[in-house]
Amino acid sequence: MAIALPDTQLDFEQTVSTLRAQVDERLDQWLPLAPVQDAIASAMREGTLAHGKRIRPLLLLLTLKDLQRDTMVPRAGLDLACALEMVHAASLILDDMPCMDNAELRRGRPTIHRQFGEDVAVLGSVALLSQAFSIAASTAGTDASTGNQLVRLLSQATGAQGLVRGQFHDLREGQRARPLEAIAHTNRLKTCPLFTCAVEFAALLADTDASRMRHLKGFATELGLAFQLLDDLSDGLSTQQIGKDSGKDVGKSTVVALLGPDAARQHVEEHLARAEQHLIDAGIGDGHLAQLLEYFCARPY
Ligand code: GRG
Repeated sequence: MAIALPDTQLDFEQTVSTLRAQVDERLDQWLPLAPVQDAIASAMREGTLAHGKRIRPLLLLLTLKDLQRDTMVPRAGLDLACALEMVHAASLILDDMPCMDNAELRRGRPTIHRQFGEDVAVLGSVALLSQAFSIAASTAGTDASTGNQLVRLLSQATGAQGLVRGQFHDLREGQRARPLEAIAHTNRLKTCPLFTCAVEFAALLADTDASRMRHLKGFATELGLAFQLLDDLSDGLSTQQIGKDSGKDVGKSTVVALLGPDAARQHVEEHLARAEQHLIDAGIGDGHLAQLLEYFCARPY
């Protein structure tokens, strides 16, 4: 089964908003219904469906479009995009909890533990994670070996050498001054794994060769590092504005705190330039991922 995408001539933002709508619709189908008083289902839905940028699903789907040169997104791509967004949502729920970043707001709304309690937040997060693995294991149109590889990639991205380790570094070392390389190492662990997993999923579905895969991973890592710096820059801006989400990262040792916003912006530019070179080396320097980079460069940050 495939889903129609807009004509390739339509502009990039139209493509992005169509893909976002398709991801949201499919997420809504995957998530459990939330009958009155089913707090776990409600927490899973709220944590996932609340307005987010959907950058990880977009990364997967745009990579797939570039690799397959196709105007259709296969159902498998859309389902894996949902699995990534569920893992991301699960990680944000945990990240916001009092034992971690202790955030009050997320995506402009009270955090999940504030809405449903800490017990439900932990359980909802674990349930999202297990649902994501279930989706990856039973991806439509893939054989058992591909299913195994998808699960392994997701496990590596989330586990003790991926997001979990990145979060641990951030919690234990993020409160004290540290050199640039140590901050970059944390960012590489906590933000890049789901970015690289997105392109690996797409590459696996498109049966991409090892050299292209290597450049795609390089691209995703550079984009992830730029994205984390942009997140830190926007946190810096939002702490000056009452009512915005953040303020939660105040006092953290980020690149912005260490070097100042101008130098951080310079680092963003450098990461994006390296990301672009990886796309050129992968032979897709003129596709949707390149447009995604242009979109990032045009952002006011
Ligand atoms: C494996 C479920 C699980 C958890 C592992 C809590 C944790 C351990 C990891 C959290 C890591 C973390 C918070 C990374 C931050 C990444 C980041 C830049 C988040 C903001 O992402 P956006 O901007 O958010 O994509 P939206 O709201 O747009 O989706």
